[in-house]
Amino acid sequence: MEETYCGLVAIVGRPNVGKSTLLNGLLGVKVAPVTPLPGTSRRGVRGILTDGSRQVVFVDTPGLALPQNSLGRFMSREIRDALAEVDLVLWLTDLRHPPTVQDRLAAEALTKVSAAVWLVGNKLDAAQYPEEALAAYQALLPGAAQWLSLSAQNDRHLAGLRAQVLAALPPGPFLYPPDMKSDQTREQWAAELIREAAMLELRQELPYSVAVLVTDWQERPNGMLFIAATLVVEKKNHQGIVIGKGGAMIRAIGARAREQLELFQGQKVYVQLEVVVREGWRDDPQVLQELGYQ
Ligand SMILES: Nc1nc2c(ncn2[C@@H]2O[C@H](COP(=O)(O)OP(=O)(O)OP(=O)(O)O)[C@@H](O)[C@H]2O)c(=O)[nH]1
Ligand SMILES: [Mg+2]
Repeated sequence: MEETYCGLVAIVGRPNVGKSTLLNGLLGVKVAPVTPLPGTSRRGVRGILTDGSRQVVFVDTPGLALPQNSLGRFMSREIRDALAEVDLVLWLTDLRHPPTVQDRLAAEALTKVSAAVWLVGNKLDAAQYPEEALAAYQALLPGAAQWLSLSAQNDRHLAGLRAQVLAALPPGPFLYPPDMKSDQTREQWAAELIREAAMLELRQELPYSVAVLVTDWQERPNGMLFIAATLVVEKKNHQGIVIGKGGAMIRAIGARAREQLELFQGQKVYVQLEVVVREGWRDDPQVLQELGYQ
């Protein structure tokens, strides 16, 4: 039998550097939510790429930041867990800027990781002084095994990194079936796309206080997919904001989510949303458990 190669590769870095964009780009499908707001990802989502006898399991992680609440502590644990078991770490940085305090925190955490770390400078397309920026990040982590600059939105750059990672895998059995793209359930995936839509629509108001739970998923006989979801908010007045005047905001969230879901499902989708209040859910162990943030 042909020898197989398989490895876990964590994508880490401060919030908003483009980790989820990189994961989606490397896989060629959208498995993780992306927004211009820092603090979008909450879970360590796995994205699986199988190429012949080689399988990479990428682990997208939440941005490394000091936790503000129980949800934040869950996010920090997701990063720690992702780093504990990996073969390779991609430390993603933003070449548009010199290192921030959060990048320093990330570099410090990475000095303690036993796996090899590759420093990946992202947003090359929009960087004015990419070489200087990369050198400044390198100085924070002199032990990095490799460094490269790219744009996570550039297909040629993505192909280059994909090939490099595939070539670096250790021998080992596949962790997932070759046709599997992500470890999320379809409900979790849809919930993340709906949350992404809510963050984008609510970006001026309260993008962070929303969580989404998909409560129903039904294939209708007419070929349409029916998805029902609950948006959980923290306060009574947030409910009004998320619903909007005459329901305008919730309709906009639903329309945006439907567009994305239809794009990836390749079928008509009907999205039914409701908004419920769970006081202070980001610090409520029971609600966090219901939402899978535990
Ligand atoms: N110009 C440019 N923008 C990028 C690039 N990669 C990502 N972005 C943008 O950067 C923003 C943040 O991207 P995300 O992928 O959500 O970043 P993240 O690191 O996963 O963020 P968190 O989940 O909040 O930690 C989005 O607006 C992306 O479109 C890039 O190569 N070039
Ligand atoms: Mg992310």
